[in-house]
Amino acid sequence: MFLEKIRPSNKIIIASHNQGKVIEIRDLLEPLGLKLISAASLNLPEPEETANTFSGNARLKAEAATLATGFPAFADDSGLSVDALDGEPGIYSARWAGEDKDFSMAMEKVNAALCEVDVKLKIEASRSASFFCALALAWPDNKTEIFEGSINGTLCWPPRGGNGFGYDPIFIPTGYDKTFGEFDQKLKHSISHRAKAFAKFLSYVQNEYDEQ
Ligand code: ITT
Repeated sequence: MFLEKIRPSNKIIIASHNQGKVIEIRDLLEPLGLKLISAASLNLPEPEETANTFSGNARLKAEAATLATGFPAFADDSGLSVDALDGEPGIYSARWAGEDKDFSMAMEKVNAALCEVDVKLKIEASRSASFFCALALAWPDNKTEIFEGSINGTLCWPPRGGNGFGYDPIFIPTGYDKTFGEFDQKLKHSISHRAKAFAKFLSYVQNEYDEQ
């Protein structure tokens, strides 16, 4: 079905206005030989993220881009959930950075919130956290597919490394001693929450190639 549906134009809209994500999604989708068009390059408006789950918001963004263009669209809703903060910032990860998308400030907010928990508990709270990613592929005929992935890790302070985007400089994935901000991006793309969601998407597509 994927190949049949994608073939007429081979075009997919990347329904994201986050440049860091668009770069990662391009890297991951490139091997499929699709024509990738970013929502920003088409001046598509950023829909309000009114759902209360990652998959709900991914669906909403992908469907808005499909409705506006008539092409299939791919959206990513993702974020950092910190265990000692009851999962915050979670679906509000982008919003913690404010209108200026200032992630140095957002990382400081996360650290300050953890320090407050330390004071309240009178011991150092757990720094465990996870990144979560929901990918939505919306088709013009209204069907939307969802693929999800996550990765566990711990948060460090101060931030380390200038690679990646968002909260990468404070996130150390389990089993490693470097932050995602210090990671070679190819390595990040092979183990991240987004990579895991992508692997599910690719196996869905691969079934179609195998059946040809
Ligand atoms: P779009 O909705 O336009 O795609 P956005 O940045 O608003 O862009 P989200 O609502 O999904 O996207 O917010 C996700 C935030 O979570 C994002 O801005 C990052 O700060 C953070 N995040 C998600 N994946 C990340 C990753 O791989 N590394 C670091 N931070 C990540």
